[in-house]
Amino acid sequence: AWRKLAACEFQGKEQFQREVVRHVETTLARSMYNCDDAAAYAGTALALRDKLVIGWNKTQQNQTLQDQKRVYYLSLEFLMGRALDNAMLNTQVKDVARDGIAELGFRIEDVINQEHDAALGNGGLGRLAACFLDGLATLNYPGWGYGLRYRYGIFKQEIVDGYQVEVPDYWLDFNPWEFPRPDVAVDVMFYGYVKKDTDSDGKTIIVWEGGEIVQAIAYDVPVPGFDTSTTNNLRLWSSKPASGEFDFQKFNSGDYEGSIRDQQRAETISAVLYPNDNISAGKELRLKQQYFWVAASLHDIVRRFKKTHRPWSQFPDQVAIQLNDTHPTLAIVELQRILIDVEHIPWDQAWEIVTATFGYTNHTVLPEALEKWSVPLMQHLLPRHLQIIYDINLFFLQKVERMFPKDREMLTRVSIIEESQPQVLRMAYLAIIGSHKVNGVAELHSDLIKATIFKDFVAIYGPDKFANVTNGITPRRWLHQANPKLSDLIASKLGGYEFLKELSQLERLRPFIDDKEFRREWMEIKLSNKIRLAKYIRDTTGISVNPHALFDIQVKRIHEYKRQQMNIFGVIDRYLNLKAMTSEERKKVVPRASIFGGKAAPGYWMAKTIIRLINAVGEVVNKDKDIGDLLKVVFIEDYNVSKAELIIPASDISEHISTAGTEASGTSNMKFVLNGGLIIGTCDGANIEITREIGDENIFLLGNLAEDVEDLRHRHRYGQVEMDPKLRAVCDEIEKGTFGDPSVYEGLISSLTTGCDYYLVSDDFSSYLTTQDLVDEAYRDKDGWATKCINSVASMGFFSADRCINEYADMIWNVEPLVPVK
Ligand code: 26Y
Repeated sequence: AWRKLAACEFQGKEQFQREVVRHVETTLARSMYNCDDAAAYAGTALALRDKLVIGWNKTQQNQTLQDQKRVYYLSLEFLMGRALDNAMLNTQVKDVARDGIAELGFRIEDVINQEHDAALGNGGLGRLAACFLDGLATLNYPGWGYGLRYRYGIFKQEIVDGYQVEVPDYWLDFNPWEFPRPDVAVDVMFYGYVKKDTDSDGKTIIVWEGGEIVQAIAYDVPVPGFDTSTTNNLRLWSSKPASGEFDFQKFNSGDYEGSIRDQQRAETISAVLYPNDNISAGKELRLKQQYFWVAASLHDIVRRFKKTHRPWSQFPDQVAIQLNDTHPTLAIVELQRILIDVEHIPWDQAWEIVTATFGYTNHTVLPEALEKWSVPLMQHLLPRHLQIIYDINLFFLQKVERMFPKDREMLTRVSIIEESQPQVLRMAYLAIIGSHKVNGVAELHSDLIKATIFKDFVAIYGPDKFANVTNGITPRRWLHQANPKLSDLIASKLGGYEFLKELSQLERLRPFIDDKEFRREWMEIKLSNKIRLAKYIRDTTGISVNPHALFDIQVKRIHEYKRQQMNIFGVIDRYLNLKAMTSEERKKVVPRASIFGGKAAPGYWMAKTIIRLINAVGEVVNKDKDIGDLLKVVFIEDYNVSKAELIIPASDISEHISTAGTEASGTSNMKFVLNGGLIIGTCDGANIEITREIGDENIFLLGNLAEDVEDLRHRHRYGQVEMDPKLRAVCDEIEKGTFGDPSVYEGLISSLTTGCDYYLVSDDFSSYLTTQDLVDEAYRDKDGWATKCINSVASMGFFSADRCINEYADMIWNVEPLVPVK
């Protein structure tokens, strides 16, 4: 007998049903007699939306009225996933909706599955932004997200003959969760020229004019908090031609194509999400996206501030802006431009306001992911901004020179401008210089950026400018929504669902650890989640996976540094071992299902080759009669947020095996452990803190440490590393053609040899295999395994996005929650 949180907002299921029927019949103009799952989804979403809007409006009015400092989270990616289930759970109407929709002849799960994922992001960084919005709303912070309304989100992945094929993701055909705001429109200028002029008082002013104008239209998405009336706003900008720019002249004179071309050029800006994760391509359109979104957002924020008639000096008391990586760094320049060119505030005063406003979060140390924009491109696209960047750089370098008078090298190293051909702008440096706080996303990562890529800046600004905020995840979506049975079981022991708001309460599970019945229920839930996934795998791939096998899962973007190649090499080694066994020996083997999922950036050949190999290994292994249930290899197509919700609760062990020092944090590691799965992983990112929290007896760590990586790479470059014999055997097997035409995998194999094995697969391979054997060993002891799982979950409180948001609020934003309105 546990307590449910606050009552729902529908007066019972009858009212809910009436609202659904009303929407189906009037909004959709359909009859309940031919209402299919899609229409039932639309009706349900619209009925719930009506309720959300009330809390949303109240929240926004209240935030305006209270007039406290707000936080704005600028992110080019918001990987929101589906909204309906989350909104039902956060507002506590799911039980009513389930009953109501059942009486109308539908299963709530089928209705939920009709929704298209909002996939406006690539991976970790985009999903983090989504988790943060949930945390901000749940904790009643006045916080907005600002992003782009891409017409196409991350591509859909299809696997054809083992290869990844990209299919466009048009997701906007029916989206009840967005509200167009045609009245919130901002003109954004590109190109043009800069000239000096005099104002009416005879003072010299700088004018940027003559450029091409594109209009930004706001689309607002409600973000309901859990068990609170607070519903925050995510504002996404869509591009269209500015009024007057759509060329009626051309249209009139019969040049329809010409006029349509102009329109399309404007609309192209928000057309598509760049599908690169941790690889920067430096394309002009991407820079246009960045400025378009940043300019519209800042205009909006400044307009809101000006309505309060405060002096400019109070801007940082009202506004905190967090930069999600360097993608919005131009916001720093844009605010400085508004203050000096438009508001005519003196440079120094303006710069003080700017730096007090911004915080910058770094998500990577990989050199290929650090954004650098070509100076000629910036000159062409944003001439005034380039001038301002030069000035920012000049004043900064003058300061550095005063601090380190004889150190010319220092000036070259820290300059925003890199003296390459052509010159490029180092956006991370600009972000540091323009912010009052810089943070990494896990302890090791925050230490590494201070010791490596930002070392000079620590010397210049002192260590206090650099902080760590270890990432977190929202337990609402990643436990309550993805794993309702486990959430209910936990609630039954803890006396309610308060733990979803105060995740450290999970500690109180510990007294139940020896409770036989509790353990049985716990493991039964894990099994039912595995059965659910096995059914999905069978339905979509035809592969049958034994739910009692050890589910070994690696789902994340495909990247060499994440080392899916090491995983699949390990699978091949296992396969070779199984083949060499007698049938008696095979009886003692722990059956395994190796499950993969993840997208490769379309231009990333090595990542695509890894996908090809995984599928090829699956094809050979899965139909090998000697092997049967002992090993299955599955690649789940089109990994996304809604698939993650299905996959993560089903894992026994998940793999987080990046080369030490390369994965900034990882967040799926947290999701897996929170769902009662264990981890095999390297000493990297948040794995280290997870280990500290749950205890090293509950995690399977492997491989070299970050501190050894440099030396190991050096030895590879000087040909001093002998390849591990087992890895050699795996490579031989691939080269023999066991997994199809070996020339397909040439690049992958040579990356280990002539390529100097940059990601150190050969150095960690034997440790990886031994550790996998330990996993098998531990899994044989069912009781011991359950103990590890339950103890781990009890220790996961730290990794709530709520803890994370509170740390940002205290340390970086200086914002307070509001009392939610009734
Ligand atoms: C420059 C551009 C192409 C670019 C686009 C996307 C660069 C980076 C990214 C995405 C980076 C990303 O997702 N980073 C991940 O951020 C997570 C949240 O902090 C971390 O957990 C994860 O380790 C990190 O790889």
